[in-house]
Amino acid sequence: MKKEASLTDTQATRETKYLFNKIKEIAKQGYGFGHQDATAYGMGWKNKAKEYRSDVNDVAGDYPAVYGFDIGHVELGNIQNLDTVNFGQMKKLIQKADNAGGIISLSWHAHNLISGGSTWDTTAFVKHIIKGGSLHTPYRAWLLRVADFLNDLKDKRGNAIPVVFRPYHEMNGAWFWWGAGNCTPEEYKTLWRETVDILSREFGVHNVIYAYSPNGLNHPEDFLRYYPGDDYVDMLGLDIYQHGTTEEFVEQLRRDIPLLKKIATEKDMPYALTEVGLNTIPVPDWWTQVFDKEMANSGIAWALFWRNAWPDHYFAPFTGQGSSEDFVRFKKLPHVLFLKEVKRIK
Ligand code: BMA
Repeated sequence: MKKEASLTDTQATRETKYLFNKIKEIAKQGYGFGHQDATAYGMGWKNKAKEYRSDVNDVAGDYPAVYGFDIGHVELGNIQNLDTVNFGQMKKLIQKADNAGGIISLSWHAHNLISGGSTWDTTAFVKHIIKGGSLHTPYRAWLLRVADFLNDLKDKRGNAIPVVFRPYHEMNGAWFWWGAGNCTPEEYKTLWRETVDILSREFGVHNVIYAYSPNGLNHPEDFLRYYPGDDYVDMLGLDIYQHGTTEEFVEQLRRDIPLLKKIATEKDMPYALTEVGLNTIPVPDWWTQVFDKEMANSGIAWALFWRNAWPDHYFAPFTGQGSSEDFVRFKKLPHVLFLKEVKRIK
């Protein structure tokens, strides 16, 4: 079991410990609204130097509490991520969100080096990059680039900005190269532990809270099948999208969230819906009548909605979108926390 504010990284900075406590405190007061790439772009706009914007702020008058960004392609030394967000700009948006009292959650849709394919290329790769594998040395070069990115996140006073990092997510699904069937659970655990050790002990990264986040479960045992151990994880999560009917989604939440809560409570760790959403939100009152009804007393620290990418791929409302009015009602619920509310939580 985790001791109070003791993190995976025993050298974690003061700000990182503070963030960890703040996350626990948020969960006591409600849950934060999070949005992937919230300030990088939205429906029909892209961030420009002088324009700070977010679709949900346009709709409801406040910014998200939690800011998801993805560092996929940083490992390649590219200047922009897989979704064309420039890394320099991402750092600035992270600084801005942190300075305003928001929380940063980073995912990593890393490339598949062995095939030259994308994160969705499932050619066996994990066994080659763990210690003893023929690609362990190039993997370390990747991690150095990840470490450089994390170490370069600095606030106004020059302190490292603490972030939640959830590498190798949705590992119980088969769609990523680190996913089920594409490596063994033991290989996965080894990759996780080595990654954390190299980042923290060798590459001087001390501003990270490590989150383990499987995809919605088919079997309860799936949650811990790939779990690298309490010494390597600080918080838990699940990624659960509504792909089918509302009834199916509700059923899945009612199955999975109590299990997440039980495991997290036993481990004394905070937990979140690390990704969630209903693509294009065609149900006008989905926010208050579906989502919040299930989440209000769930104990999650936040729910991170996925990105507003294209007219047929978005998970948060924008001006004029059909669920906007209900989203405004959702935002006003006392336990649904946006930026101004989490800013006050110490
Ligand atoms: C997926 C989609 C992709 C994107 C990836 C990483 O869910 O949004 O378009 O590249 O996430 O952000």
